[in-house]
Amino acid sequence: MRSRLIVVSNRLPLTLRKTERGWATERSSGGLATAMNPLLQKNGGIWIGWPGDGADNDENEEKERRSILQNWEQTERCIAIDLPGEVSTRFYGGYANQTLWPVFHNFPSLLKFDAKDWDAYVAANRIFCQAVVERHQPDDLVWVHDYHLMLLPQMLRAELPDAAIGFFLHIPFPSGEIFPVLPRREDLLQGLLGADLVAFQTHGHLQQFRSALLRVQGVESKINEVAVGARIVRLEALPIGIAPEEYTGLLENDDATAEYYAELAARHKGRKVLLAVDRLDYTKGVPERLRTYARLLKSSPQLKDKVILIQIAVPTREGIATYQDLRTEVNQMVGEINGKFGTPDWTPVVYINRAIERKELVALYKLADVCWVGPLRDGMNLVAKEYVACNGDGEGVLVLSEFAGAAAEMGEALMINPFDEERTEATVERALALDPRERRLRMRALHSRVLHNNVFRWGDRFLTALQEAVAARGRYADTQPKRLRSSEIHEAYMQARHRLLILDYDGTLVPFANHPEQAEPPSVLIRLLTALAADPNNCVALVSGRQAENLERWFGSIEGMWLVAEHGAELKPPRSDSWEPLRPQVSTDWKSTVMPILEHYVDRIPGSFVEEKKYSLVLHYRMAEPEFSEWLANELVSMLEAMLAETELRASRGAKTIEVRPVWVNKGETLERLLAAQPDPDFLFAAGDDRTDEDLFERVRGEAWTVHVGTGPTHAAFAVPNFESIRRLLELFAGAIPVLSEPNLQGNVREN
Ligand code: ADQ
Repeated sequence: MRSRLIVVSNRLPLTLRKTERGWATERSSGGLATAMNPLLQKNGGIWIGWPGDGADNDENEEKERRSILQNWEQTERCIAIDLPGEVSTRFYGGYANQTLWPVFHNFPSLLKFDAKDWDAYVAANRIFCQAVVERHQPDDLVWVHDYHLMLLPQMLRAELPDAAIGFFLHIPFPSGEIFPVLPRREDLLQGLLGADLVAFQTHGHLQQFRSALLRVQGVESKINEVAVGARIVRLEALPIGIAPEEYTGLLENDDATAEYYAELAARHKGRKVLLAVDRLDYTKGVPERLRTYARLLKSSPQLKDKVILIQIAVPTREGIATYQDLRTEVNQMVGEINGKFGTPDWTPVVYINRAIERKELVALYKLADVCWVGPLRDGMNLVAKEYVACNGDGEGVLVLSEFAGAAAEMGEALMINPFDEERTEATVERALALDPRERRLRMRALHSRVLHNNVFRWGDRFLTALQEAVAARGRYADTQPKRLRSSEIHEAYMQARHRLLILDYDGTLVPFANHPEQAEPPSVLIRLLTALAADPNNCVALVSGRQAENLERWFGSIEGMWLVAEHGAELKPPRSDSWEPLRPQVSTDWKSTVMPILEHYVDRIPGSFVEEKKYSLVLHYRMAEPEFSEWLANELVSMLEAMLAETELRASRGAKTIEVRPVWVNKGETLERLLAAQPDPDFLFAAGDDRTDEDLFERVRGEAWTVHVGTGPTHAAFAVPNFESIRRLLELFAGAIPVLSEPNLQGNVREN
């Protein structure tokens, strides 16, 4: 059985309006309401959100309002959340729609920020949080929607640590260049990471989110997950769909819809109909469309009286100045086009500046020869899908902006770049004259996809992903490193006869030094390694990121020990005189391209320097001012990641280092070679402190004593606090210190 669903969004699917004749309940228009209603009916649960107008200090009015809202709760399972007046205005009309909305839609120049708006955003998220906490039952699935509530997942996590929390972003996620302009960006990212699942409309948006995590927070992520301490947050791209029957049903069975259609068809007989349906938002590209249409009329006089553009524009956010300006601009443009090109019998643009009934909308979708969807930026755009759903007979052409999320899955549409008005004009002209066979081929392919990838599938996929993410929690908790008991490991060591010991050097056997050259091994360590390597039952390997010459100089005298340099790129077997490359004839031509980039960063990070190794380049910044250098390092890694994506090179972060090297150079690869030398070890010990060691831990998991030095997430089975613990453990193996009842792995190691 499905768990109960708690949907949380800024707006409920119902809106309360104060009219002259009292309170009126309206069904909200807009993508979210259209999408969630059918889903909630199927799953059961409640919807928490803001209900609309409030009462003006009138007791009777308020009483009546309360009783309507109570009725919503009982009959519609909609829980109304009231926000205090100023919070509501500043949260919705302020931070959400004047700060977040423009930035997330690539309009940073329209960003307005007021710290009080931010406070209201936090306060509103808190109020929503409280409402969920009060109603939450164990096993509920909480589904938080959209940019208004980006802090809510983390707030809920703090109050309900075990709750299943999913977040879906309906709008695009901006690029790594644009997101950082956002005031309070860190809080927003942390807010989202409170969820078990964060989902986006497209893979593109998901990638941009990952890039923001890296750039702003220095948090590395995998393609489908990110670790937040011991918790995993799953990442998904789940494009939203529509409920097709809500549209096709009207076309097939509704008399009023049929009447609308007949009337429209008669009215526009003999003309081609271009249709545009948008909220009147600057992201939707309405002025661009009107300008393009004017160009078309000008350059194609034969279209005179033969074409009309029906532009439906639903008023939205009218309290915000930018939207008022847009409204004025559009009104003026419509007037100009009709004045310039119109005739007594022909109005080139039919402009409807209000919401229309769905029946009328469906009739228009069916009628339109071309649906012109031209947003400058859009999360998905449901209008494109609704139009396609209404044209199952294969008639109609979809012209679609490549900047709508919908473009990622509607490849048979005629694509436009709405900023390029000249080319868009040509595409619209082509759409109007498209060969019927091609038209049907394109539309049928689109139609079956829209029907298949419907909103129910989207909802199922989201909820399944959320449940999987929650179920995986336990598994991950089991994989948290445990405390290492020295008596246990010592006993296992003593009983074994074919041991393999793989040891990292810097940070694992010695502390970090400011400069790599300064981390010379103390003689006590040399003696310890010598003793371990001398044991015929042992195969000991020192696997380091350092260069071969360096390891040779410091450890070359230890007989019987494997030396592995540059994270596995070169190896020297015991008692051998020469180093062997892991792969023959490796080109290092790339260094000349990458070096100037790293040097550029060295110029900007005082105290940093580049180390050139045989197979890699490393930027060291241990001596640099920590905060600034971390910030630049984030920038560098995200830039290198994008730059190197198509190559065999990877940029990876170590302890205060960024290293660029071929992807095949990693400590995990080395394992194969060592296992060839010591097959089927009955005791496999691997210790390391940074990300390069994780490749190895991942390979040997389950069968080995893998030990991570330090804190933070790891694939190792055990963790110890510092290098001293590892040294103590090795002393124990070598018999240099006695096993007490539970020797203290935190004990100090004496340097010589
Ligand atoms: P919106 O920005 O609201 O949604 P969109 O996806 O186009 O954009 O949805 C608009 C909805 O409103 C459609 O269902 C449409 O039919 C309806 N509508 C538009 N004009 C109307 C009119 N005049 N009268 C009646 N109904 C009208 C946000 C994101 C989108 C994302 C959706 C869903 O901005 O990118 O696709 O959420 O995730």
